[in-house]
Amino acid sequence: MTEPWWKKSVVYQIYPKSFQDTTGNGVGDIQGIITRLDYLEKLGVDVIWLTPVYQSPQWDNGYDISDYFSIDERYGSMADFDQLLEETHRRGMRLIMDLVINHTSTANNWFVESAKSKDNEYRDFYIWKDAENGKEPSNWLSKFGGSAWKYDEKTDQYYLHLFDQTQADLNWENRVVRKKLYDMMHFWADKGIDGFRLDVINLISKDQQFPDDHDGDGRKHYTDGPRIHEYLHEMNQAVFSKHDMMTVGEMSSTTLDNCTLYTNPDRNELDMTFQFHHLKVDYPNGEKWTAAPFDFQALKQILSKWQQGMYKANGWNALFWCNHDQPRAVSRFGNDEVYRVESAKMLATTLHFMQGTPYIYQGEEIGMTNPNFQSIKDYRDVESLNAYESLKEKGISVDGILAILNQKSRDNSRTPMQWSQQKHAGFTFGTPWISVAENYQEINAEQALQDEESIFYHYQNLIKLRKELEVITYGDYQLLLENHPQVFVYTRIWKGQTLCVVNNFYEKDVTIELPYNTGSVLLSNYNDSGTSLNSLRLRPYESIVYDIK
Ligand code: TEU
Repeated sequence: MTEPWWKKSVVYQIYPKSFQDTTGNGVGDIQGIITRLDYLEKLGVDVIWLTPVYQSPQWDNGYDISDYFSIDERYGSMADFDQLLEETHRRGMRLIMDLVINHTSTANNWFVESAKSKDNEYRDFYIWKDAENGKEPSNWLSKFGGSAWKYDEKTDQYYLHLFDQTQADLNWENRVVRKKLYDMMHFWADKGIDGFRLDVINLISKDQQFPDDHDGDGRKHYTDGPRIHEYLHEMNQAVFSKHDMMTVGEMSSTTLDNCTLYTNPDRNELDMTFQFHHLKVDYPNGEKWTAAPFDFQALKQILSKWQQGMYKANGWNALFWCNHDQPRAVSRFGNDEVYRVESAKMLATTLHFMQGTPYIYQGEEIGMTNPNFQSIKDYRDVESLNAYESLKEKGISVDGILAILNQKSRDNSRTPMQWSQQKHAGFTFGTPWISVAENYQEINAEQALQDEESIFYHYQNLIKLRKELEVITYGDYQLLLENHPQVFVYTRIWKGQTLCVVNNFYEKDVTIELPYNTGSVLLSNYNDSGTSLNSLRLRPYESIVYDIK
């Protein structure tokens, strides 16, 4: 049986709003993406993941869709989209769309109708409930702060919104809703797109009792919910199975067991999943809004547990350090000052030699960093602005809150792509919707392309090796030096070939003992790494891949 193409693919995530502006309105657009396709082809990526470009009021930067069938004019027209798809395919790359079907914008016509009256034909497209004892129907909380229920005076009921109050949750129990969504998916699939990234797709099935949560925020009553596998299988049979496409589910607060079920090919649900447990190792007691160092041991254990768990269960991981909701990886897990280049390459190697499909978030390939904004006026993200207000109410100082946002805000990865030393980093000739990071003169794609030692060419190499070495796609994974406090070492073994991936995650030199004598250096972020593995000395953030003889 031929293996699916996405098992050797590398995906590049584009956040269009911050990628390339060609009109001067300060917002990236589709024509801008087209001008940068040669850059992506040079990097060697196989698939582009385009975050939402549908019509949207932009309260959540497009994850609040008001019309699934049209392109938001800020980004261009449907003709522009068709041209992007054609130009992408002409270069031998594929394109997947972001699908937000847990909720719609409250400006979506379905919701506008639904809110008109209790007996409107669209009423049951959303989740409307009466008050309980004069209060919200349950004590569930929105992931963006406050109650997950919004009162509507006109019909004297509440509607559910797990995210912003402008993002009303769809009622997936309603088979008419499901049918309309599948028809919409066919509309995009018939245009020739190559797959979907499904936004918070494991939240669509809710406990229909909507019970209070006496020891949490309600997520246990809708995460990996009662009918989720039934819905995903139905979606697969109705849409995915009818097209040669790749599907990746974003799984909020999920479990390894569920992800093995979501991605086991025999179950015909999804091809792969994003899980986020490795990106919560700097959330002490699960609290995101704190400034805290990351827990290195937890990082190693979680990544290894998922590597081994999915491998054994024939599942498939989406591998990623960053996306549009996360801080920049090199600022979070590496060193964005003296050892920025070495640590960015180390992080890339650590991830790209694992089993799964790697995702590169725009700018990661040139080591873009958090912008270190100095004022709340620089922030745009609804989640961050809500957090600012709630942290102020807790009495935390403005400086203290800014230090937290500098580390955790989603805006950290949403600053404009840094293309050149030109004004606004070549992103726009207008005023950018969000400020460019101040270090764009030193950190930009133009500089990277001229430097053969740049992070860009390290990523280019990693992408090439994934095509050449079967061991990267199929090799068994084993964590070594499990409890070492600063080194992450693992092996991949396949048909007699052993790769040993050695990563120093810190600035301190360290010497380690490995169960091997010698190996040829397949890849390193230093150009003079040794071949003897006895008492191997590692320099700051040194990362070496050995082909063991
Ligand atoms: O993200 C859902 C999600 O899990 C994150 O937003 C996370 O909940 C948040 O950062 C709190 O830590 C998806 C999209 O990627 C995100 O951009 C949207 O805001 C969200 O869903 C709602 O559509």
